[in-house]
Amino acid sequence: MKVLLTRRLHDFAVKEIRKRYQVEIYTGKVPMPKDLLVSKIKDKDGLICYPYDKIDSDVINAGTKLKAISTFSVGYNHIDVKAALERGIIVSYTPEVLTRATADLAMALMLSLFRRVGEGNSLIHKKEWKTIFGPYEFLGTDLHGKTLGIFGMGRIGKAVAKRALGFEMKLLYHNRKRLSPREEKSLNARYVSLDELFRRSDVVSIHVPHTPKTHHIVNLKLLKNMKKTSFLVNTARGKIINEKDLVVALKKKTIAGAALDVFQNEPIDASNPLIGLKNVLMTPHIGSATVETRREMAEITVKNLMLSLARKKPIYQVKVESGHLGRF
Ligand code: 8YV
Repeated sequence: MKVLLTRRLHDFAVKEIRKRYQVEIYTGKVPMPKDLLVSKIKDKDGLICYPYDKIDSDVINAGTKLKAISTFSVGYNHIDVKAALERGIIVSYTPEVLTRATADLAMALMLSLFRRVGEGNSLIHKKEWKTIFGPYEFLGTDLHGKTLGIFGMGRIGKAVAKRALGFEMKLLYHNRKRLSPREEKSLNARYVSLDELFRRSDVVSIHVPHTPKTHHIVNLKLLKNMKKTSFLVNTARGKIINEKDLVVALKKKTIAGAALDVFQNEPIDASNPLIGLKNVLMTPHIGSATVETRREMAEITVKNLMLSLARKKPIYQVKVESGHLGRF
């Protein structure tokens, strides 16, 4: 059988796939151009892809022999899952292994916003640190006692909640489904509406998948609801936020600031109005980017692919009932 990788994966993982299949790896500029993807998929049985590859119905239908799509990610909004399932193609992904790393980054961003780590860092690099700061200067705020609003209480949301409890924060959450009373109690988290979440939180952290329902759900109306002293953190998907609205809110100081690991378009281009705003802290989509996590993701991506091609159940299969189908 033949397998296509839309970019290189860890050597140990590629070696494993090569033992069983004929492997073709695209090594050009990422993402792989669509026409090339459509032509390369024609004779392939399996595909390993990444969030920047748009695996739409054109790609899926061109892959007449395709039996398995394994994505190196927890998100699968880039895959037309419905089209794949209609063709009997098994779609698999890599949840769980990246929960800790992503939750850690959300906390790192939150701490950095509250304690102005990014500002302090650039001040020194720009050689603008001229005086020793006095009692009222360069102050941040404590995390302790502040209210964290978690939007999306799935695996990553819960991991963030556990970490935030260590910082003695108060927790509110909003989710498609309310947690059981037992889980709410163990996380000490109160369920509220989305409006209330944005209205009452000192910081909102986003952990929902990108679906037609969550597309641009964070808009100016919600942002205007927030306290002027509140922050927004996004380590999920850029398109959950209406980025234009966020820029307005940041410029008008409707909110105090935002920390973003994900964007409407990635990489963001030089003309993106977020660049240069003092009250925004940005990282280049590194939620799962730790040595340990990426290795585990590679291991699972390969296992998922091999199990699917053997017509066995992969470790993590995308199911149609999960309701997280891509936006196509
Ligand atoms: C990417 C992610 O997989 O898992 C996801 O959904 O967005 C990331 O972990 C990673 O950037 C590699 O493409």
